[in-house]
Parts: sequence; structure tokens; C-alpha cells
Amino acid sequence: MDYRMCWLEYRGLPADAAGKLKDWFSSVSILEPGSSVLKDEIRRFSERSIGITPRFYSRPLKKEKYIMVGRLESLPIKLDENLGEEGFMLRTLEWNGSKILLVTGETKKALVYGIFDLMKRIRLGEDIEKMNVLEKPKAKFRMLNHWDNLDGTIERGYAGNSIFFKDNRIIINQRTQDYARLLASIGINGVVINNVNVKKREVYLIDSIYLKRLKKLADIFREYGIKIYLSINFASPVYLGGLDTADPLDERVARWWREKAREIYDYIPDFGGFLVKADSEFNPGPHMFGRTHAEGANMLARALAPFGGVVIWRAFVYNCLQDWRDYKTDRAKAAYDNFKPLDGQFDDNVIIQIKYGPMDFQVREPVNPLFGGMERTNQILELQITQEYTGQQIHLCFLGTLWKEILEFDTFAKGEGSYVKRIVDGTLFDRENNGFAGVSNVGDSVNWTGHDLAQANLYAFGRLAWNPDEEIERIVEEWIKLTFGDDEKVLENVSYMLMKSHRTYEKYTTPFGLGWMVNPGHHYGPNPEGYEYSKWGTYHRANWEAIGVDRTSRGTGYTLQYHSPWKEIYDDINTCPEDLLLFFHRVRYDHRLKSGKTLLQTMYDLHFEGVEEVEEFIKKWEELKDRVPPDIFERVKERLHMQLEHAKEWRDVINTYFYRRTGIPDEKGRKIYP
Ligand code: GCW
Repeated sequence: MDYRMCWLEYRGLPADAAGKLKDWFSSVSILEPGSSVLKDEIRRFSERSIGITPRFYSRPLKKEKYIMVGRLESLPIKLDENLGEEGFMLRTLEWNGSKILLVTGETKKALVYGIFDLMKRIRLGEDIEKMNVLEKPKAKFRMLNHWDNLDGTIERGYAGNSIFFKDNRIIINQRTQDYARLLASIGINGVVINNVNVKKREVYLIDSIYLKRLKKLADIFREYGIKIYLSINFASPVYLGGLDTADPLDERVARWWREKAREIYDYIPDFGGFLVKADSEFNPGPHMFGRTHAEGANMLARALAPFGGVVIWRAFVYNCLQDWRDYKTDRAKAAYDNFKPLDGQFDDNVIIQIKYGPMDFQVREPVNPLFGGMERTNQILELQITQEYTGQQIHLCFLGTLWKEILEFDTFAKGEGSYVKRIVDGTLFDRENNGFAGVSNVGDSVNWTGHDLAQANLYAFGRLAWNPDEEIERIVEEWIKLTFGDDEKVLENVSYMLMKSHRTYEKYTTPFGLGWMVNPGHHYGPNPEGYEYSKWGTYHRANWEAIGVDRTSRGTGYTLQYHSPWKEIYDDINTCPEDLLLFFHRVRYDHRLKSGKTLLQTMYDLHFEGVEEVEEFIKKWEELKDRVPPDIFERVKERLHMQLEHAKEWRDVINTYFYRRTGIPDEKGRKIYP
């Protein structure tokens, strides 16, 4: 195999643990026809981790101990549980003279989740004799978005080429199934396989020439409870249908989409739906025809509704042709300004997909005020697993800690306790079609994610989408143990590195919510004014005495998009959380922070600290030589050394920039290039 299976490697368990499991795994009763996926997974696990090949039966057994897998309704044991479509139960019980480990749920998909969860728990050392687990996902939509293009390239991809496309063809091979296994094991239930920028050839993905092949792909993913979705071009009726308009209120357009939907569902009866980037960064949309986002989205939604499909409509809409001399327009306000007025106008099967912050996946941004701002609209939280602005999988930057902070953010939309996690799981505003989307960091590289430790980001995304209440430390520990086994030192060092890495990256790049000081285009490496005089609306406006945009009520008014008390807290430079200070305020370099140090001196200090922390990561990793597989050891080591070089470059370029702007030297007299 030319790739690793990440957390599903199923390494051999220690002899005593394996010994105890042998009886259990020698006979497995699967009361479910057509369940090769379940059997294959159990077989794989027991052969590799326990060292035996189970015998499978399709009926209950008379044996001292065995595993029984089946849907609630096909069990000989009556259990009165309401598990929903995706919930499952693992329970060890006695029945008919046997000890049984039961894996059950209401659907086949739930059984798949149950099996993966069982394997996971066993590998984490839980006692099979005492299983008693009932799990239900909190959010309904747990999706990955691939920004993969048909030619095999991936927009913002840092792990090789697409696993879905090559040379305008759809790839289907063993890896397709293995990917579905990885995703199902962390509870992902939907995948958008193509880039939201639907240009050129990609427009044809909904054409009959591709649907046959897409059906095959969907057949594989379905076995693992995963639906396929496609990004579409809003002007498809023009490009594919030969119409002279894509106006959503034109009946010919609506009809074209209805027929298109029927055609797609003929091939893929459980097709998930469309993801749409409309009126955004040069993609067509309803605004081109003088219509609103609601009119555009609802028209598509009505075409999909008869088949149970949804329209996921992105809120990433802003003026990308701004004049930098324009101080009034504030890109941070755009999503809210565009969508808040439409709250309540979207059909039930429309979901608005909102990036976590108001700008664009910077290392730190405040939570997008649309969370808590729209009460009558389905919402999906969009996170970027691929590390576009966070080190492009060359730098170690575990994002789970950041995501957890976002999920725990209290919007105060309905008073205290109105957490983002309660919005995305649908409970706060009592909405059903809510959830998570993560922009995938996967490509065809040997470790799937470029940086081996970036697998933790994919893992954490799935786990948080399943249960946003989960402790991030626990998720990290799980991932490390499943990936590297039980070595305490590995656990200690890798969790130290992961837990700290996002802060570290923030320190040596753009702390205080500054963001954007990257090279334009590819977005890698420091460039303090790279985006300063461009059209993208992302300015920090540094001069000799101050830096940052005044987004308070006295400035652009962005703070007013929040509920109280955030509105007031962000509005006041003395109460604004310091790690977002430059996002909300224009601040003098000699401004004193809570530590008593000036902003400028802190800026210098953080950049030096960040680099030192990367040096520390390298030491921690070196200690793991011979404790992790040698290929992984070497690959990570190589990346950590690149990270160190690039972190130094960040430190020096940014510090030099501030030194040249201010003429104020570092108090500690360290080397800053004049
Ligand atoms: O972050 C920006 C990226 C674009 C991306 C866009 C989006 C897919 O730089 O590459 O396009 O956001 O989210 O639509």
C-alpha cells in the first residue's frame, strides 16, 4: 500500500490485551444482510490487532462469549431505546446463557459508527466486559468540503493531488474506500467532492457525462453512511442548458434545475445536494439578475426538495474589488450585512454556511456575528482544516484548540449560554438542518495530509462535529494513542506540541488578530504590506505611530453586529480581549497592555518566543526517535526544521517592519534588522 491508514492502522495490541479479546472476536454474529463493510472492518481489526480471523454468523449463537451486531429491530433481545438515525449502542450483557457484546442502532449506518467506535475503545484500553455506551451525534450535518478540481489540482491543497479527480476524470480505487473508512470512523456523513469555485470543466460535473461515474462513487460512500454533494455554478443553465439567463425567478431557469435534479437523483437516489458559492469572488449568483440570495437559494432548494436534497449556500460574500483608499467599507461587516436582512426568508432545506470569522480563516479572528445574528436560518459553521493561512502543512499548527474556543464562544443571542456549539447543533434556535463543514486537508500524499501530525486536524474536526462538547485534550490523546500506540513519552510530547502549536504559530506570525501579512496569491510566508494596497479589503493601515482598523462604534461600526455584552466589550480598548486587539482597534505602538509592556515590545517579544517554541518542538520530537515509525519520524522532523527556518523569517520580517515603522528598538537589544 502506498499510503498509511492514519488512526486506522490497527497495530498489534500487547499480548495480554489481545489474549483477553480472542474469545470475544472468534465468533461474530451479524444479523444484517449485505453487511460486508461491517465484516471487513471487524476482520481487519481482529487479524491485525488481535491476531485471529473471526468466524461470522448471521444468527444468534450458543457460545460463552461473542459479539452480536444488528439493528435494534433485528435483535432477538428487545431493547427499548430511541437512537435516531445515527445513534448507536455498545453494551455487554448476558442473554440466553451467553455473554454478548452488542453493537446496535436503528440503521445500517449507525452500525458502521458503532463498529468503528468499538474498535476505538478497545484500542484505547476500555474493558470489553463492561461496555455500556450510547452515542448520538449532536449535529446533523458533518461535512467535508474538498476544494478539488477536475484536473487533479486542489485549491489551497498542501498534501499532493486530488484523490477524487485526475485529468478530468473521476478516480475510483481502493483509496476511495479507505477514505470513506477514515471519514466514517470519525462520524463524517457528507462530502462535497469538488471546489466551490466551479469554473471551466467543473461546471459539467452535473452533466450526464459524469453522473454514471459519480453514481459509483456514491455507492462506495453510501456503504459508510456518507452522502455525496457537489458544488455547482449558479449560471449552469446558461453554460449547460443553453438558456440566455440564470435568473432564479425565470421559470425556464427553475425548470432547468428541476429537470437537472431529477436526472441526478435517477443516478444517485440519496444525493446530498448542492454547495453554492454565489456572488462571491467572481462566481455568478442571483445579484447578477437583481435577485437576492434567498431568491437564488430557494429556487435551487425547490428543485431538490422533492428528493430530500439540501442547498448549502455560502455566506462568504464581500466586495473583492475594494479601493484601499476607501475607509468606510469594512470587509468584516459584509457577511452580516448581506445575510442578516434575509433571516427567515430561506426555505427549510437551505443552509447558510458561514466561515468561523468575518474575514477568511486567519490564525485568529473573532467569531462571525452571524452566529447568534440569524435565528430563523439554518447554519453550518465552516472551518478550514487545510492550513491555507496557518502554515500550509509545513508548519505544525493543530487547529482543534482554536475550534474549541470558537465552539465555546457565548454569543449571548438568547442571553448567557448561547454558545456557538449550541447554534451549530441546532438546539439554541431549535433548528434541524445545522452542522459543520471543514475544508479538507487531504490529498494523495502517503500520509493523506502532507504533515503527518496534520492528521490530528482532520481527526479533531470529525470528533468535534460529532460532539462539540468533547474536551480537546481528550481528542488529542485519542488521536495520539490510535496513531502511535500506548507509549507514554509519545503521548506526553506529541500532545504538548499539538496543544501549544496554534499559539506558537500565532506568536511568530500575526498576533493580536492582525492577520493578512502574507504573500499575496499563495499566502505562504511573511509580507507585511502584501495585501495593504490591493482590492481585497484586508488592511491593517500601519503608519509610524499606530496600527489596526478601528472597527468600533466610532469607526466602521463592526462591533455593533454583536449582542451585548460583546458589543461593549469589543468596543472598548480596555476591555477588548488582547488577542483580538488589532482586529477591533487602531492602537498606538506605545499603548500599554495589561502586562504593563507596550504593544510594540510585546510584538517583538512574541516573535522571539514563537521561534523559541518551535526549537522546543524539535527537541520534543527528537526525543521520540525509535518510538514512532521511522518514516513518520523523518518526515515530521524535516517539516519541523522547515518550520523553524520559516518561523525565523516571519520573526525577522515582521519585527523589522515594526522597527522601521517606529524607529523604537527592542528593549532587550536582540537582533532586529535595521
Ligand atoms: O480563503 C479564500 C481562498 C480561496 C477560496 C475562498 C473561498 C475556494 O483564498 O482560495 O476559494 O477563500 O473560501 O471561497
